[in-house]
Amino acid sequence: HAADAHRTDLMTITRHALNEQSKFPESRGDFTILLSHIVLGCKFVCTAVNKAGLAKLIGLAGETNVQGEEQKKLDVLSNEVFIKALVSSGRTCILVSEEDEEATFVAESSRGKYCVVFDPLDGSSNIDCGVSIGTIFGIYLVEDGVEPTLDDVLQPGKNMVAAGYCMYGSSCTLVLSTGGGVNGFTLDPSLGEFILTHPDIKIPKKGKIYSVNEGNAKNWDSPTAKYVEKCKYPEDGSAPKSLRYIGSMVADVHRTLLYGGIFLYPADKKSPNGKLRVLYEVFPMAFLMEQAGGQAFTGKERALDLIPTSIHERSPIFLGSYDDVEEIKALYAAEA
Ligand code: AHM
Ligand code: MG
Repeated sequence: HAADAHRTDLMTITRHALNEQSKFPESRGDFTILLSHIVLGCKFVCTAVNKAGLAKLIGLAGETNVQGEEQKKLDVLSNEVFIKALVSSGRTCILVSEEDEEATFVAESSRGKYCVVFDPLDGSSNIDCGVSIGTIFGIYLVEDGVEPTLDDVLQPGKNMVAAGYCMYGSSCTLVLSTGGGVNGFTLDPSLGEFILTHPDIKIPKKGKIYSVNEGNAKNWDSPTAKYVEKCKYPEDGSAPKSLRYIGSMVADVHRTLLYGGIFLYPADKKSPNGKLRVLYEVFPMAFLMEQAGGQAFTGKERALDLIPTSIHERSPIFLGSYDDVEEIKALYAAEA
């Protein structure tokens, strides 16, 4: 039908959040307000990332601009934008960012009930060559009327009320779960709005792709080494898996979510806890994977059961399609 060529009924992320909210009559819209501030941060970073290459061309990076201010590095700038947007939402009490050593405790006057843990710009080694990078976030809720402490964020991932990421790629994509499945939204730059383009994402039960930094292979433990060997030389006569590795967690996880397969950042002899950070890398991605029907495993336990003891703690992580993660779990169980 010709009229269908132009969509006129747009499901924006705000409309979607309001719909979800209406299922909870007691809700006062705080989450929707918080989300709109996260979305603002993502739009800002998207614009900044898209301009980053251009800034080089016209000689801005690392130099002083017309106001005499030195140009901030993209990750520092992104962090400032998120911190300010989250504080000004009036809905947060504790913020943990990969960029800041210490957690930020929001002043009482603008305090709300949510804690947000985030990596404002992950995959920074990919910035200068224009490869996809992203923002990752997770959200906890604190008990009403209790003075917030660090213990409110040192909670297992299963206690998160929402998690998501925004990928700055060929398009800007925001993937979100509030605990009732996973939805993907794409930024329409002409509208400045995220539109629901990937409703109710489910990860394929088994995939054909594995994603890992194989340059670390000589330091892997034996279950990881055996698993990757099986990906390349399957013993059951099935076809070998393809290898895809970008080195940007958001991009590697996004592909895993849509196409299926497994993403691994294992422990190795040099990094016994792996590389990725529990609160704002492992937990949000594990939350999304489970919500999409996949699994996330640390090598010892379900990732979302882990109880962090410090805000920048790391953990090994294996996540993706249900059956693929099941295989690596079996290999670890066999050697436990
Ligand atoms: P960063 O927070 O310093 O950007 O590092 C995190 C990134 C992830 O996006 C990615 O999964 C991983 O580091 C890649 O690490 P490696 O280069 O060791 O393969
Ligand atoms: Mg990071």
